[in-house]
Amino acid sequence: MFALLIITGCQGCGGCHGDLSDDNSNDPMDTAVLDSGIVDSAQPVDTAELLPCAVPEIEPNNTPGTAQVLPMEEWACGGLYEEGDFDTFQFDLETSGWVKVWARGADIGSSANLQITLDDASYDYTTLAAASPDSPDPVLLFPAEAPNRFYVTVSDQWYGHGEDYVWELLVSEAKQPLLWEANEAEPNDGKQDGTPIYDGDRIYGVIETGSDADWYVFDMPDTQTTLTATIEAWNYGSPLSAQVGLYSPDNTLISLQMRGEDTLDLDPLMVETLNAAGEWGLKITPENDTGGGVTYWYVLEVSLDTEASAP
Ligand SMILES: [Ca+2]
Ligand SMILES: [Ca+2]
Ligand SMILES: [Ca+2]
Repeated sequence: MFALLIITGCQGCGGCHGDLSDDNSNDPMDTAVLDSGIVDSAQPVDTAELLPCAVPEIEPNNTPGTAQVLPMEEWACGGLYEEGDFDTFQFDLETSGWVKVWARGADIGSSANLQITLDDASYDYTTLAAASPDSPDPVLLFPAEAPNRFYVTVSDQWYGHGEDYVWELLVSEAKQPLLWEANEAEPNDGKQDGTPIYDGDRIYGVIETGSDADWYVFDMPDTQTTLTATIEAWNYGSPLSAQVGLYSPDNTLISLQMRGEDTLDLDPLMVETLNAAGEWGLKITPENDTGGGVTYWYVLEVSLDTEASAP
């Protein structure tokens, strides 16, 4: 519905784009965008009416130097019609906050296997995102500092192209997807610098580089304890595929988890029974050096369930 409003409202009206981006805080269209969380976003919404869109691509647009301006909250559309086609847009963020970048292909019947890359001039946000949890189409959700100019490129994972390799792209403000109480304390690349954690903690961390390791440490009393550690990242729009290592007080790797309950779930879940007293460690790293930066965020939740009485 909101896409229809954009199209209708802007036909033959050159100033509408500026109006929307200048004052969009109370616009009902934006509410629709803001309220569409990561799960809702995968649901089809009036797909047939999205073309023609507010910002059709104009070739050539293969590089940041030829990037097309895409106002936030407006749909761009185009296609990967030629071999080696990359379609690049730039958008300016004027208010710090969470940003959602969403490309649609499979959801609208395209043959493309879409991926999106994100960057800014200082390369703090360099990101590659492909399939999201609920769709083959990429969704990226990240916190960003304003003002900044970003570049986003739509392309095919396998360099495919053709008449039906169409796509749609939307960049919008988004809600913070999760809650947490504390942040990791960098530097924490070794166990000796590990961020202390306690039962019930929810901690926000970032894999700053592909080789970053985030250590967390906790003390276990001389009582059998069940550790449950969960990572929330990929399911909420982070491109991070994390792995969690559990290290005993004598620094032996006890467990390494890369997946959730479902093997297709890239957010690790770890449940382990601990028997040795002392300082244990959890080490969060990216799986296979999948990249790093501000966009590669995660929330670690830890529960330590100590048995009330030993059998
Ligand atoms: Ca194109
Ligand atoms: Ca192009
Ligand atoms: Ca970190």
